[in-house]
Amino acid sequence: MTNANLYLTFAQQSFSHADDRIFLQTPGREPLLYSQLDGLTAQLQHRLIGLGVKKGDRVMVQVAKSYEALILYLACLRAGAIYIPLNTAYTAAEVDYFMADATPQVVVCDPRGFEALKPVADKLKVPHLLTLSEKGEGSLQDHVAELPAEADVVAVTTDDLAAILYTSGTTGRSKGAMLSHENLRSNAQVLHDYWQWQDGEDVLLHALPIFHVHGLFVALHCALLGTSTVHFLPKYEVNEIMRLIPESTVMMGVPTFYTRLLDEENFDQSLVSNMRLFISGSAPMLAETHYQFTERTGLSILERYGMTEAGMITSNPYDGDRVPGTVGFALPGVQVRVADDEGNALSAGETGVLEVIGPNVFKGYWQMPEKTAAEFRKDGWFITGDLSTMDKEGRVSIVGRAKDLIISGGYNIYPKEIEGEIDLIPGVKESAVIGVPHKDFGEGVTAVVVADGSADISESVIVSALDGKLARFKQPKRVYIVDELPRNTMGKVQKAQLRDQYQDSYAS
Ligand code: MCA
Ligand code: AMP
Repeated sequence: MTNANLYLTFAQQSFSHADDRIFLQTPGREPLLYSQLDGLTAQLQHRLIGLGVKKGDRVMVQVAKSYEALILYLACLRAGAIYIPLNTAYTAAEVDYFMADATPQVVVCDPRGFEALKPVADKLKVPHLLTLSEKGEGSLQDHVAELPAEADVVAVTTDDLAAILYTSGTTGRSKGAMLSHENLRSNAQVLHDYWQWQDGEDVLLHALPIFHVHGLFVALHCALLGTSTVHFLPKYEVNEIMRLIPESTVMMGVPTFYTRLLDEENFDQSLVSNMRLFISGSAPMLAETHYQFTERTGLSILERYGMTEAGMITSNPYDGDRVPGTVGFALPGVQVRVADDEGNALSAGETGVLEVIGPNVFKGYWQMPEKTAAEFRKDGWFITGDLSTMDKEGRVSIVGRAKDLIISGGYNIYPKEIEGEIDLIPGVKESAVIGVPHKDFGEGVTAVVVADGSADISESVIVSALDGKLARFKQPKRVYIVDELPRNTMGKVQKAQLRDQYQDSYAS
């Protein structure tokens, strides 16, 4: 049986003949070369084995973006371990849930987060809590340099898991989407080919976080397969992006990346003359942003669509019309349909929920068979929860969401989770959390709260009560205290009405 380990695909297709090409470069650090990758990942694989990590064990990672964080990801792949990246903004209270759910053998955190996570890890009897800083230092690295720079890549099947990515849910706590080596490999290969990656020549401008599908899998897998050099920036900072665009050929980002660039006077055609491709996704891009971008640069942004559970699903074409307001066609090997509530395919132009099937679609939610069953049709199609239409040629537009979801700056936020926390605050009777237009983040998290009279509440009381409980990006940017929430005759809160009422919250 052939070894389906994704690491081998990268090594065989790319590193083994990369010579001295640079893989990652970060301001203030020596570049990391492709030729160093095999030895460094082998050493870290030995470190993991020494910590008792076996095939199928979980390694949970909540660390700043660094070369070493990526080396750790690749080491987990080659060790056959399941990599679980977490958003660095999550609080210890949030991480508690993930640790309890995933029962990792090893947790690696930022040294600054160690004190807060230690009691959680002790309570849950996590065998090892180690640290890794943005400079690549910490207890994970203890004696790593002395370990052998060679190791066998653990044999896995196509169905063995490479990663679990937690995604919040409409109905409660987060669910761990189980992604196999083949899920990741097939999607990476398709994107590399579809976007006509220029092997050994492309230079990727990377300012996304590496704990989500977009920054870790979509961007870095394309780069790894294409032996690209990556400007690996700790975070998105518009001046740094402007400085590096002339040295790059491809950038991937969420719409906020592009609206911020358009606010810069010097962002123009001459600046982007070296760029081959700008890609956007994770959140809808306004057609207006597409038009402004083309007017300023002469280039059109390629918008694609996907989700954690299925990687990339559709893409506007590389050659051919990129149509603003659409997300293009199903990627090769991936099938999509717009379906009614029973999963029957609708005709062109009709609105329904997008469903997807293909080698990219995940293996289900970690230890949640009922939730998994509820989101798949009997014939294997996955229900995305995104409202869409498809034209006769198969071009898809996302027109809304059947799921109660807010997307803020490319991060998904489920109102239910925020409402649950707000409702626990003394003096709160009930709450409704909505997303309303926000110039920078696309949607701004906004809470509408009803008091029960037992304690004084105000916007600042609510905001400070949420501090430490929820990651900052999830916290409402505005809170309105009202007498009651609008409800329909069935008693259901009318969120559409609230969204209308508060639509100008961030207008200025
Ligand atoms: C930061 N803040 C936010 C967000 N980001 N608030 C709401 N929404 C956000 N997205 C808050 C911080 O908590 C802080 O608040 C203040 O803004 C400044 O923080 P800072 O870190 O400086 O913000 P920033 O650097 O300006 O970040 C904005 C950003 C970033 C660049 C848009 O959020 C980002 O990189 N987003 C990308 C997310 C992503 O990769 N999504 C892909 C998901 P305070 O001052 O109050 O503390 S994968 C996916 O969706 C699927 C598969 C797909 O299709 O790709
Ligand atoms: P996540 O759960 O973080 O993987 O986010 C996936 C969700 O992001 C999808 O279900 C969509 O709602 C949304 N999304 C991703 N790309 C796009 C896009 N280009 N246009 C509209 N929505 C998008």
